[in-house]
Amino acid sequence: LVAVYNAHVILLTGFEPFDGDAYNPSMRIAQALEGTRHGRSRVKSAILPVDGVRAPRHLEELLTPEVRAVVMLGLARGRTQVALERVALNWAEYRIPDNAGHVRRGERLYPGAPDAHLSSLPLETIRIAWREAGLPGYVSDSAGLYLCNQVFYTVRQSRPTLPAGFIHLPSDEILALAKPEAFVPLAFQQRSIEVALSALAKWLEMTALTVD
Ligand code: PCA
Repeated sequence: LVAVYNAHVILLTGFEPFDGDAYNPSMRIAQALEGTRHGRSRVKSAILPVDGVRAPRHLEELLTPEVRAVVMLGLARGRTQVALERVALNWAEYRIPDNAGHVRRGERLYPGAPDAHLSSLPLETIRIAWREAGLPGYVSDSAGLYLCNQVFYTVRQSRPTLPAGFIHLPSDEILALAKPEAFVPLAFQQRSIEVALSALAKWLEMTALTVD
């Protein structure tokens, strides 16, 4: 029983700022939740560079054996709610160069690998947990073709049996100060991620009980 109930580590990643911004809410939320516990799971946070070469390498280092699930966060300005991504595509077509200046104009991320991977997070469980907590959020069918899609695809491709997925965050009050755009307050977004982590933790415990 002790083994069954060992704390699960959930890796939670955010991204550094990009596209000229000084700030990225995904980085702030990942940092804020470092070390927090949700059921029997403990969050281990990390910040990924917006760099198509370094981000996948950094992720590989982070995927240590104690990691039982991965939740990746990123900013998607223009979105109106927090969004669970359903699918990662084996394709890179950067809208703007990454922070290291890399440009990808339309090519496979991993030649010979599957065209797409679905999220292996319990999307419906998380969506329902959001509804029950009164937190609007939805399942999105495209994570874009930039870094967010790339790291999502990378983890699904390199650890096919690991529960892993991506959540896109809308603009928050700090970013929206700079231009008149829709936003969701950071505290509200953070609450949505906490609820998602709790729902995931509960789901991991159920899975552990049936598998171990
Ligand atoms: N959002 C970008 C990459 C980094 C981030 O926070 C994206 O949606 O691809």
